[in-house]
Order: sequence, then structure tokens, then C-alpha cells
Amino acid sequence: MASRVTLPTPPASELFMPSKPKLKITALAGGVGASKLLLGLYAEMDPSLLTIIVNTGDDIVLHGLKISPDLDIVTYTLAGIVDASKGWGFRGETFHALKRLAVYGRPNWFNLGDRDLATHIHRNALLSEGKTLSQAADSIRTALGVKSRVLPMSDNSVPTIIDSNEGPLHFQEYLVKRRAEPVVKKIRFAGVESARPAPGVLEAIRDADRILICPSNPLISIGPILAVPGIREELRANREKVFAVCPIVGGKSLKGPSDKMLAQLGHDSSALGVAKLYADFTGTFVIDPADKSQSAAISALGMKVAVLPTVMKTLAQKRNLPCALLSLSLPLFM
Ligand code: FO1
Repeated sequence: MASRVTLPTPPASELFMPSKPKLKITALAGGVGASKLLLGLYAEMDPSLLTIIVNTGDDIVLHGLKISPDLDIVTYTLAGIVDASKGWGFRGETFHALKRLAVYGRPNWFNLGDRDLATHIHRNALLSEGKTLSQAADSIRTALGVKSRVLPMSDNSVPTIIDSNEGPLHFQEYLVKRRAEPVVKKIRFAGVESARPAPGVLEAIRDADRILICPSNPLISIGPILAVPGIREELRANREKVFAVCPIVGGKSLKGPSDKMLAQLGHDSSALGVAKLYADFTGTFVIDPADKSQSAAISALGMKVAVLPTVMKTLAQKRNLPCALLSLSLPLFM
């Protein structure tokens, strides 16, 4: 029977763990929305026990180069080189190459920095030599000193297409070029029916002690991962181990246009609305104290509810949530 668990927020000093927990964690992640939590986990656990399964629906080909924004955002964040104010790209980046590309009449709405371009050139060189996207992602994270495994959801191309009031748009055109202004009518993951999970993805879910769904956009960050045949089924089979952190607090997105997109597609823009999308594969749904009043309705969906501060602005908040997610013992939620 589902039960509600309200956890007091211990001061950060009490959450510092004497030794790092030896739990194998597998996280499902988009880009910017997931990064703060991933960085906290990376610091608070043995990072070699962390595997991150990343959305690649955002991938796009520009200037003949395959760009994988979420893989790069996660990798740059954990490598400590991301531009923290934007959440993507390199810190201290320059854009000389992009300006030169514009001289040739090439589109420059997607801000590819000079340092970032080296990543895309390297990835493309590997792909053209016959390597897979997984192998390219592993080469990049290893070279940048990231100790956790970073897996694309699939080695197959599965672009997220937004059917909007302006017609079909690639997700990056919708988000970056059109600044999420078009009205979303439908979201498609092109070719997903024949896509396969990347090597290691299903095993990472199966073998994990705990599976975390990061506070990423449920529709266009977590949604594409769940749509790859086999992944949602594997999560369902391991439901008791799945902890999903809600990306909506007080009806608003922690990051990006999740709230607007949920509403435009007829979902509730609330913790309960997200819980309904995750109920079939989530054991414990983590909500912020601001949404405590929705606990009973979420429990009624068959999930346990943990109430934890999910907004991560201060240093203490950035440590508290990952520490709490690592130290919650499963029996507490039975
Ligand atoms: N987001 C923007 O809002 N504007 C950009 O020009 C932009 C460029 C960019 C370049 C490389 C990269 O890895 C990410 C980039 N992003 C940019 C972020 C990205 O498009 C989205 O935040 C993610 O796809 C959503 O997770």
C-alpha cells in the first residue's frame, strides 16, 4: 500500500556523510534541468558507481556536424567546464568560428562556440570512422576526466519533432530559434519504433541499487528516453528502485518550458500532473514542500511520496537533495 513519507530537512552539516555510500546509481537525464542534481550526486558518491542515461532526442545536425546537446551538457557539467550561468557550452567560450560560418550564409541561431566545436568535430570524426554514438560519448567523457558512465539513450537517431501551430519543428528550432513561442500540439520522436537502447542501458537499470529520474522536462527530456522500446518496460520491472524528482514546483518549471508544454498538451502543470505521467514505473515520487498538499492525490496513484526540498540554489540546497536521495533507505518507503 502506498504511504506518504514527509522528511524533515536536516541542516546541511548533518547530511555530510562520514563515508561515501557504495550504492550503484543509474540516473535518467536531460541537460540543464538534470545537471545540478547530477553534479551533487557526483560529489557526494563514488562517481564510478554512477551511470547516466541521457536524452538524445535533442540531437541535431548543423553545418554537417551531429550535435548532442544533452550528452555534452552532462559531460561538461561533471567535468567542471560548463558555463554555469547558461548551463550549456564551455565557460569563457568564444564564437569566432560561428561568425565566420555566418559570412558563408550558414545559420547562426544555434550558438556553437569555438571550444565546443572541437567536441563536435571529434564526435563526427569517430562516427565517420564507424564508431557508435555511445563510443563517441565515452571517448569525450574519458578525455574530459569524467569518472561516471555517460550513455546515450540509443545509438540510433531519434529526433524530437514538435508539431506546432507553425508546423513541424525540430526541438532545437522550437526551443532555441523560436524561443518556445509556438503552441505545441503534439510531440513525436521520429523513428523511435525501430530504435534500440544503447549498449549497457538496460543492464544499468537492472543492476542499479537505485534509479533516479532527474528533474528534467518529462515530455521532451525524459519522454524520449522512455519511448525507446524496452526502457520503460525495464523501469516498470524495477519500479521499487525508481525515485523520480518532480521538475515542477508550485506549478512552475524548475527550468525551461515544461510548465507551458504540459498545459498546451492538456496535462496538469503540477506535481500531480507529472506524477500521472510517471506512475506506472516510479516507486517513490519526490516533491517539494511547496506541493505537500498534493501528496495524498499522488499516493493514490500507487506511488510512495517523499517530500524534500527540490529547489537547488544555495550551496547547502545543492548538497541536501543528492545527500537525501542517497541516504534514504528503501525500507523507509515500504
Ligand atoms: N540553448 C540555447 O538556448 N541557445 C543556444 O544557442 C544553445 C546552443 C547550444 C550549443 C551547444 C549545446 O550543447 C547546447 C546549446 N544550447 C543552447 C542548449 C540546448 O539546446 C538545450 O538546453 C538542450 O537541448 C535542452 O536540454
